Amino acid sequence: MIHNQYNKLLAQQEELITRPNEINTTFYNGIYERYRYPVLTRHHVPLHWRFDLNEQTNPFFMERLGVNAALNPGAIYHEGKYILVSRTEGLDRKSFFALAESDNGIDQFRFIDAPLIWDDIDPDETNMYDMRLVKHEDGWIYGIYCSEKKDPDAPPHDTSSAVAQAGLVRTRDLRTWTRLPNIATRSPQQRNVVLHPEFVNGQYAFYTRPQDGFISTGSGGGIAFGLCEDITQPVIENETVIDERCYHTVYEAKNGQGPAPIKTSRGWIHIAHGVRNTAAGLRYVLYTFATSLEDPSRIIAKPGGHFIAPYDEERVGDVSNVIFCNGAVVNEQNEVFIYYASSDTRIHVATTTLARLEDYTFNTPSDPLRSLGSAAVRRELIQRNEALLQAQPHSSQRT
Ligand code: M1P
Repeated sequence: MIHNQYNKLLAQQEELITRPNEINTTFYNGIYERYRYPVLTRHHVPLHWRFDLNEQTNPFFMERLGVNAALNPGAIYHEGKYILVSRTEGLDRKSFFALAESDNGIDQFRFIDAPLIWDDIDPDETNMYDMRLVKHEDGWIYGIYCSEKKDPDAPPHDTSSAVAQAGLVRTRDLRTWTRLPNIATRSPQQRNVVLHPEFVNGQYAFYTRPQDGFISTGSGGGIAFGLCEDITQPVIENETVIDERCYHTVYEAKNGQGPAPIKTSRGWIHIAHGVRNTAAGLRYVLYTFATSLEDPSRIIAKPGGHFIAPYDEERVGDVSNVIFCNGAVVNEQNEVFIYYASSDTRIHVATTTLARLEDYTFNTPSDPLRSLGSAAVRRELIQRNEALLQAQPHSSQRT
């Protein structure tokens, strides 16, 4: 018999899942819209993934396999549906991947099927997270994720040191997945590895983030670019850093490519995260840059500052002051849906259009890297605006 509590909780959850989302009107920057509610949270995880429904074996209707967070989703627009592959973290700290889909991309996301699994080719792999989903021109959908294991060289008293590498899977239907070998690079650690959706010089092209340590990037920091001939035995021999960390910027401590770059008429647009240190710990924000259509390893535009930063209650969570994005999609109307997690806890969407994303990336002033330079750029804007306002005698603006 199913426990009598089940239907009550199911009705509550249904209310949450079917609640219409709306634009958050307290926020405006003209670049994208934020939304009032997160699109996917741990409360969206189906009850039968968490509870034993049988009243005989679970008389108190306890949550047997709780979920701590739904975060950092890969995303794909597939057969008219907005699909997220959510990093779903159990109470035991292990993350698993789970699909959630919606018809409109801003609300009604529902987890579907069951947590994803594939051949277990690496018994040392302990945790998996942050998948980037990419529909490649070779016809496969690839998922690249962080495959983490305990550092085999750590002394016995060190139970925290870990090694991160890029795990690789592929699918055609998002249901059946084939595990390919980890992507080999010369770097001792890798996270935030992303496949470019097109062949470059006839090869698979990747954005990587070579790093010395598990947390600190050390000498290896920056978003790098590298090529690989055979994706079934993936080796990236050479990685060239194309977007370096930089003193007194939002990507001073480290950075990483977000989703696969988005193609526009003027260039590939990249959404990346940048990290700086503060007295309260690391602060993660998003920024954008564009690479050339002819050479996706060459940066041709880069706005100064952040694109999306923690806002209001997004600031607080399991790892506070973090915005992280590894999924974005474009639909047939050239509308862009950017899925981001706040504070490693829940998933939101920001919406814009290709035209606005392109305008933002190509026309926002770059970072002058010095305060006096920043002040001069702002003075120039003010002067141009003052001239415009003065030429409009009936304007309600006062200077
Ligand atoms: O906790 C913030 C983020 O930290 C890591 O990102 P990075 O590799 O750039 O340091 C990842 O573990 C990510 O999942 C997490 O959101």
